[in-house]
Amino acid sequence: MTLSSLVLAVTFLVPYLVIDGTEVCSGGPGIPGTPGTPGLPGRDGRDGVKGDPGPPGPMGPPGGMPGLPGRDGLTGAPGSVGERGEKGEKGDMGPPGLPAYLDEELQSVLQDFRQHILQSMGVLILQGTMLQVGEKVFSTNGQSMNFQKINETCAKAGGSVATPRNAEENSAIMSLVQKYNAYAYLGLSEGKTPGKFYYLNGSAVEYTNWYSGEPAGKGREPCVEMYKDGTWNDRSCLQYRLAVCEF
Ligand code: MMA
Ligand code: CA
Repeated sequence: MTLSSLVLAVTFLVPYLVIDGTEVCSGGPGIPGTPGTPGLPGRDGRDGVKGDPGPPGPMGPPGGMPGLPGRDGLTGAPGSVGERGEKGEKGDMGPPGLPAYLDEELQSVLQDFRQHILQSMGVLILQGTMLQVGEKVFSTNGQSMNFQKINETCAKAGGSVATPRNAEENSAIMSLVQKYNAYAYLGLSEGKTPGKFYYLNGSAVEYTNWYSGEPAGKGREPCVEMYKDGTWNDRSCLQYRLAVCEF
């Protein structure tokens, strides 16, 4: 409290005096004065925060224009596969490619083929199932059957009835005859002229290995069998003989 405010309090507000250290009341409190007239309204306050959106209004009266069409729905599941169309026309020739010998990928595929073929042939040769003579391979299933059946069996396997074109091929077939202890029919047949034999493709025989005195069937023995020594005999086609094919 400053000195001047203390003097004011003593002079006008505090209704007692201090005499010899004792407070002495100088009179009762006065009646409060009447309230003053209200002041002028204050200035507007700052804007409040934005209120929440109000509830939706009531539905308008009927009779408005229909709205625009809605958006497209989700894509449906795919349909079932249709029928196969007709074959198209042959396309244009493709671009020129590398020569095969320069195509490294092709060469590597061919090497793999070669390796696998040689592996399989090795197994068959080792098993004695297959005999290779030059370009030709002879094989038998070890079964005996008539000539027609042998012809069918070899054709089904992609080959034909074993036909020796030279002494080496003849020996290979002979080794199978000996191994299975059964005569084999050869891929030869008699023509209209008795004693004249042909390959199954119709060309005349070149190499022969007839047994002494054969062929002696005179048209009644149109097939040819191989004996165990490798010699040939003309014979009926209805015997059961070892099926040896060549490939
Ligand atoms: C004999 C001989 C052959 C003939 C057969 C038929 C054993 O050999 O005449 O030429 O094919 O008989 O069985
Ligand atoms: Ca004969």
